[in-house]
Amino acid sequence: MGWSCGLVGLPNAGKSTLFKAITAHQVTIAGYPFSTVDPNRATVSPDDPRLTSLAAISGSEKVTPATIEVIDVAGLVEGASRGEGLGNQFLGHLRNVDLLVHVVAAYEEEQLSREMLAARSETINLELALADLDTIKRRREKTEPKLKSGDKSVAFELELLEHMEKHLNEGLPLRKILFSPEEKIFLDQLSLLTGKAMFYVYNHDENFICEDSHELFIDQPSMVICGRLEAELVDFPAGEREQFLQAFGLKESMIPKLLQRCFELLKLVTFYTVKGSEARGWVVPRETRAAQAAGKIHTDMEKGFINTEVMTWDCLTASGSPAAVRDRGMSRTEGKDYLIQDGDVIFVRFRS
Ligand SMILES: Nc1nc2c(ncn2[C@@H]2O[C@H](COP(=O)(O)OP(=O)(O)O)[C@@H](O)[C@H]2O)c(=O)[nH]1
Ligand SMILES: [Mg+2]
Repeated sequence: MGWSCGLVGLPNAGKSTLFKAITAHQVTIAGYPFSTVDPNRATVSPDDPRLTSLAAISGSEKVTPATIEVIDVAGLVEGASRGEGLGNQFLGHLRNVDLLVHVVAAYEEEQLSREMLAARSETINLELALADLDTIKRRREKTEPKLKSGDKSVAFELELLEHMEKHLNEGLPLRKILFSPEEKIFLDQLSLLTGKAMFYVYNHDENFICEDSHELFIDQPSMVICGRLEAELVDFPAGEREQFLQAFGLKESMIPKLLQRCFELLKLVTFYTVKGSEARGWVVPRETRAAQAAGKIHTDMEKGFINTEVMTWDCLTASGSPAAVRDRGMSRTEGKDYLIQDGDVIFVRFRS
């Protein structure tokens, strides 16, 4: 299964600019609403220095990094939940994504304040909440007539719908509720928007941005970036990028960090396989067991799973080879229920 994030934000927030920066794809960037009618989609691989060093020590010719899909839907406007500004269509594109990246325009402001940025993200958050309330209402209308049947699952569902409705009416997104595993199974069918993880990107101007502003908001998953500068950066040859950034007092592009943060928010871990001439990164949810992880590589590996040898990527790169890791006593054998940890390199043993 692939992972995806959708860019949301008001028209002219800088979504298409950020999309270009992330994907290095040329897309329409224009200062009027709805220039992005159909969503732009691209699959990108976050830079993974761990994979690069694993490939180097194993002499891999082929390096296959983990990927995430990025989707740029057109700007949501006030009233989108009622179908304004092609609203329903845009919201539809967002229902299938795993993470929302909320782009907020701040490029006309010299100083950023928390209050100002919160106010600017309100319209979108409200539209997403209204869309969820609408989904919940429809579901209730379908479920309520079944209550007479005495079916316990109907009562369970109605109670949950009511609880969520109350929460949304208090102005809180559903991602703030801790749901039980049973509730989560039911919720997956509804594709509620405010239940998705949200990462805020505050789009500042290159003339105002400073290194300190990256860390402005520590209690909210967010990042201050300069979208226009990041998008221009991809047009420079790799060797000239650093110099270009330095001219604005910046050390590095924020895009790799942004993708890294998205992976963290999605609670994903990356594990690695090194086989023959290929070094590969794989992305799975935290709490994935070894046998399931093996099944991602090949279904036969899950079916015939015996056990897996595990070593950490840093130990392997420091030691130089799997044999050297074994000699140092730093390799372990784990069974099917072992929980895969971020940075594990696994060598699966299976019956074929
Ligand atoms: N000054 C400045 N303008 C920006 C920045 N990011 C976006 N813009 C402008 O905002 C307008 C809309 O950008 P776009 O990415 O198409 O917005 P979208 O509607 O959210 O996709 C364009 O004219 C951009 O030049 C920025 O960092 N600084
Ligand atoms: Mg756009």
